[in-house]
Amino acid sequence: MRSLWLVAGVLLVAACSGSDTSASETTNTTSSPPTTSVATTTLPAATTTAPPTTTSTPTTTTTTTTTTTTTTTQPPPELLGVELALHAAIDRPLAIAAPRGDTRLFVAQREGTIEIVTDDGEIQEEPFLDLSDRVWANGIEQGLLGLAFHPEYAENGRLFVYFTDENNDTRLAEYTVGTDPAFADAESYRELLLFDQPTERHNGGMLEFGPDGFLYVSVGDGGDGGHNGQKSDTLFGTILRIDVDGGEPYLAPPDNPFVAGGGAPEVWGYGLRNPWRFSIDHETGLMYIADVGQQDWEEINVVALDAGGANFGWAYREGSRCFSSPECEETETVLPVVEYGHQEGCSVTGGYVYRGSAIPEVAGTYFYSDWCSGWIRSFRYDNGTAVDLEEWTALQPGQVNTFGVDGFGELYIGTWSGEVWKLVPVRAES
Ligand SMILES: [Ca+2]
Repeated sequence: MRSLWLVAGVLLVAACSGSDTSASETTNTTSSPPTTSVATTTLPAATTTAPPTTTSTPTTTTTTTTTTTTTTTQPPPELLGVELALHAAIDRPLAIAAPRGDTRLFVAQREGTIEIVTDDGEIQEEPFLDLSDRVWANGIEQGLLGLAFHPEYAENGRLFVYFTDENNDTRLAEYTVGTDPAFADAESYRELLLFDQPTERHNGGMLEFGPDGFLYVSVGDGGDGGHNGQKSDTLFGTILRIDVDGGEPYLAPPDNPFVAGGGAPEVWGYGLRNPWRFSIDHETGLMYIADVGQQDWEEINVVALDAGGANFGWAYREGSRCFSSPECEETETVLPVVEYGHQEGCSVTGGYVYRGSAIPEVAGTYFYSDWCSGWIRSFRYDNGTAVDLEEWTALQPGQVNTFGVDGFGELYIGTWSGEVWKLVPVRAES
């Protein structure tokens, strides 16, 4: 099966050559956003965006006799490749999420609104939630940065946001849905954390619930010159793990690594510079952390959720290399499973392990990008090692702010220039 879609990928590349833009040509951190045409002209004609499962769910025929049940599953038509279908045009999407099983896609827009996109790509006229009077989005790493729905959102209507406020500080807050499920209750603001940020850089911003029901929050070192990285007793340079179902405003779970000492009780892992995007693969219990580098190296770390307390190395190390300290060699740190130098990009944008149903051929594959170069790469994590490393040269989304998944595990990509792309299969006629 694998060789099948590799060949298919080549076919797609061939179809697109000529208008393909070399990813490595663009490495400027302050480069202006690419125009929409970069993505649209380099792609095969976008398919019509279908509801999450219509093109892909294997058809199942069940035959029942008096003594046995026989199930015949028909495989989907041959996969020729994957492509990006334009799902919606939304200015500066920074977070893409949905409650589990919900057919709507929720897109957090940098200036502070959360837009609802229906499964046929229609954008709800009024935003689900408008936080623009609370959100400050001046610096390039500021704005409405994170969005997560409570695992029991269908029952309790609780959602969480992470944003920059008018003082250049960041806040983690909760809202609840209103009586109309199309809108959150704007008055329901409940603050969980306020970070007095030292600078407007490295403010993290990713939110995701783990299979343990706890909320994980990436914070970043605050751009303080790296001094916070190795401090497990500050919330900067960390990923937090908190219980939003207990305490006021939250609890540190009793099995957090530093509850008994050695660090702040909320901290799950530290030694991070700017973990702008991380994701949790619920099927394996692994967290994939893409940590943005300073000078030369971008990195992705993969760690089991039950391996709390890990030191990811910053600022002793940048990627796997010693960076700033003679103590580097003596300090035990988690090393990245994938890293790349700044000749190939400038700022890693972490994605997700694909667990949707439309493209079972790529199940278990982790996709990621780089904000400057705009390529899409992938690997599979196999017992401590990244294997099957790929660059999907036919996929040219533009400048990737974020990845996201919908309520059924399908994968989306949000770009600085305002596209929300959906990863879709290209299949032979059945
Ligand atoms: Ca590191």
